[in-house]
Amino acid sequence: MKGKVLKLLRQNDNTFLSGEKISNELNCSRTAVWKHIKALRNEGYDIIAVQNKGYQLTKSAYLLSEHDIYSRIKKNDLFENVVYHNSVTSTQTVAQQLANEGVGEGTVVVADEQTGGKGRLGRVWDSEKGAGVWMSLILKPQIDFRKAPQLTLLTAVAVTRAIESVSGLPLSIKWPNDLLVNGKKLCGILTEMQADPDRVQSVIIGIGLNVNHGGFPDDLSEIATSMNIEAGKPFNRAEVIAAILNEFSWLYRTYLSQGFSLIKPLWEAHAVSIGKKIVARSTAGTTEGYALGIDDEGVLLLQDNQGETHRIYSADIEFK
Ligand code: BTX
Repeated sequence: MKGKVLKLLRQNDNTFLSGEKISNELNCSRTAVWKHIKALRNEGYDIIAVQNKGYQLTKSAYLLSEHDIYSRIKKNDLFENVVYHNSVTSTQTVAQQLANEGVGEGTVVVADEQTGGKGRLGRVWDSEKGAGVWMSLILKPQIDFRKAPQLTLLTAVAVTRAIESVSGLPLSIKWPNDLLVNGKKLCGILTEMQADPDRVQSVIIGIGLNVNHGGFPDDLSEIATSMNIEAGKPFNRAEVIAAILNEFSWLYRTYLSQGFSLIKPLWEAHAVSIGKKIVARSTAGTTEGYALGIDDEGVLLLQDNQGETHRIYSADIEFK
């Protein structure tokens, strides 16, 4: 059956073939078609999927390579070293190992696929081969470890600005680490740190961005989206990565020289959590109330129903 799907795609080279047409021709369900497409991608076939258009077998335009990423990075950028893998368990683990071995700030680890992508608190990050940007940035900032969460907010600003400039899609930031389009999750950020009692040794920032997905597994389809689904066209992932790294570089340098106060208004301009009734869940417990904003440290200020203001450093939030 997989071979028949491939044959149909080949017969329709350079045009889109709808999932419905394939399922009718081959007398199988559209879910079955999607599974075969995924299997073909795993074998290295470059198939793009666009909502309302269908599938197309393409040449290498949307393949990712270290060289392509590197060639797009601007001179004097922070990131001079790109480490690329076809498949890894998690780019976070690879980046942490490199940082431990003494690799300095400004290295980025990118993978075409993660077989054990990590979310926060032991959750799983779905990282389909060939579809997204799965990357980890190695940083060694000379800052107090309590300030590391500010880097999550800075990253959210960098990715938001980059995606808006590449695609025109309007993104909103849900504190602290979700980037949403039309209320669905486009990108997640995972900040992991190694620190001495007072100083940060390394910060690894993981960025998981859904780019060319045409659909998601059942458990994610209600909550996740991709640039392709929202914009109705695929994107060159190397271009997206370079745009993110370029935005990140100047924001990070601004942050190191002038602190969080210049980043804060950029973050606030895209924040959807502020001014809303929310529930914040963390290992310390659940707090319900009104999100007043973030303070100069990037900490969420939540006023509970008794009028008391809580400082929330880390939590999952839900809108009421
Ligand atoms: P999080 O814990 O905030 O979100 C994880 C939750 O998001 C999952 O439980 C699931 O509900 C949902 N989810 C899983 N995969 C996806 C997806 N592809 N799109 C949308 N929603 C999804 C967010 O954690 C931080 C994710 C960072 C991922 C990057 S990828 C590069 C780096 N390497 C690595 O292993 N992790 C980071």
